[in-house]
Amino acid sequence: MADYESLRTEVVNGNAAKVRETTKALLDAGNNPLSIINEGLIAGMNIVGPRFKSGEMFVPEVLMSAQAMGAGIEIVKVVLADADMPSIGKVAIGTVKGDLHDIGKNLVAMMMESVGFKVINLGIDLPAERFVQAVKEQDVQIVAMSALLTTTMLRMKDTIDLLKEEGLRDRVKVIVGGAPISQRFSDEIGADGFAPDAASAIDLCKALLGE
Ligand code: B1M
Repeated sequence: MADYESLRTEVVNGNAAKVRETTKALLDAGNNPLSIINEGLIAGMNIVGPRFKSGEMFVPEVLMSAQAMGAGIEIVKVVLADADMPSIGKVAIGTVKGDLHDIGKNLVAMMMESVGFKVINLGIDLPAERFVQAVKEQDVQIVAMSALLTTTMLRMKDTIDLLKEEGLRDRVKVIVGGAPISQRFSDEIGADGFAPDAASAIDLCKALLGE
């Protein structure tokens, strides 16, 4: 029988076909679409996050869970007006100028989306201007920058400096992450926080927005 517990388990198992099937069955049985998202799909990813953090789950499994959750969301979206989609904050995420690494950044983006953030994934190789443009035009609350190279991590400060120059620094929180990044580096460049992994990035964003 389709219930929220089996939906959560199917998300954790990364079984997109089963997630689609159970989501449809829950909708057909008259369950509230938002409850399906919150108590089934997002709740499933909320189990995945800590397991990934503690080393019980690995990157490919987390990606499969996030994709499975996304498959369920796609089905529920059809019956939900966009305005009704739960959002706990809006984040613009991208990899800095000169850097093409995006596996970790995409994982962070997917996991943020899965717990209810609206995520604008700006891509890779992004100049400071592109992050600032997102702040100006898309009203984001958090700018999230990723870098995997010791050379490109230095570009993160360019975005923070440009935000200051344009008088926008107080309007947004800035978080940084990626293999060479540390809390110390984050403090040095004046970011609001550093997260070592995707699950911590979610906790950090929630804390910064007072969730
Ligand atoms: Co590159 N590469 N690479 N590479 N590559 C590294 C990073 C490197 C450490 C390998 C090595 O030498 N041992 C090294 C960097 C050395 C340094 O700077 N100290 C390196 C190098 C040198 C290079 C090139 C220069 C190689 C060359 O051409 N000579 C070149 C640079 C290209 C460029 O960017 N301009 C290059 C190219 C590539 C590929 C294109 C082949 C490929 C990238 C494919 C892609 O991303 N689409 C690649 C890969 C795959 C790697 C390794 C092997 C794996 C990176 C990865 O995806 N990890 C990497 C070695 C390694 O890390 N073992 C390496 C898995 C991913 C889930 O982890 O990205 O760390 P990660 O993300 C984590 C956390 O860091 C955190 O959460 C994620 C999930 O837990 N996180 C955030 C990430 N972003 C975050 C943002 C946040 C918060 C948390 O908030 C904003």
